[in-house]
Amino acid sequence: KISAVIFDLDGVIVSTDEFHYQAWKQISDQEKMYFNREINERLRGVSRMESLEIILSHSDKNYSEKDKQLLAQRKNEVYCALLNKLSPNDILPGVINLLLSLKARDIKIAIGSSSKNTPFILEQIGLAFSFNAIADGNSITNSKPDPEVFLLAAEKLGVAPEECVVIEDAQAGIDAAIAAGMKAVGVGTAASCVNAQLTLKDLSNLNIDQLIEVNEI
Ligand code: B16
Ligand code: MG
Repeated sequence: KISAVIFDLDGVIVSTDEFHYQAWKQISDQEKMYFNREINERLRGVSRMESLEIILSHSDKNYSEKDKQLLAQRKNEVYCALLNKLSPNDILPGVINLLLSLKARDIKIAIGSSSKNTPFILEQIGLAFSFNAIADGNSITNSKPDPEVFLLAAEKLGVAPEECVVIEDAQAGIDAAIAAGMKAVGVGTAASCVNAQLTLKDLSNLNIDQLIEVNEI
C-alpha cells in the first residue's frame, strides 16, 4: 500500500541545482579554489557545510572553522540572490500534474530536502501551502544519505516508512530513502542509479499506477 510520496526539492521540483553550481563557482573563483561540474555533481543532496568540505578536499587551501562558516555564508548570499529570480514557471515538467493526481487519490505529499532555503524556494514557486508536511535542512541534524529527513517527513505525515515512495535526483538521497525503509524513484542524473526501484528522465510520464507498482517491488 502506498500512503505518501515524499519529494526531494532541488533537482526534482525545481532546478535550483544549477544555481548551487553558479554560486559555488563564484566563491571558488574568488578564492582561487578548484571547482568544476564534476565536483558539483557530488554536492547533490549534501548539506551546505558538507558541500564546502567536498570542494575544499580538491584544493590545498586551509581555512579555520570560522572562515569556513563565512565562505558558506557568502555562497548562500549569492545563491539566494539567484533564488530571487525563481517563479512558478521554473517548476519542472510533470510536477504539478503528479501533485494534483496524488491529491485526487488521497495519497499524501511531503517535501524531504537537505536545503535550509526550502521555505523560501517553495514560496518563490508558489507551492508553500501545497504539501501535507515539510521536512528540510532546518529540522534535521544528519543530512542525506542519513535517512533522518525522510523519516521525519513520514512521522509528520503519520505514515509508516514502508508506505512511502521517495522521488530523488541524488545518489545520497536514494541511499537515504532505502536506509529509511522506503522505495525510491530516481529522476534526472540519478537516473543512472542502480539502487532506485524506477529511474526516469523527468516526471512528465510518471503515473500513479507506476508508483504503486514501485511500492510493491
Ligand atoms: P542549502 P535537496 C540540497 O537540496 C541540494 O541538492 C544540495 O546541493 C545543497 O547543498 C543542500 O540542499 C543544502 O542547501 O544551502 O540551501 O541549505 O536536493 O535535498 O532538496
Ligand atoms: Mg536533490
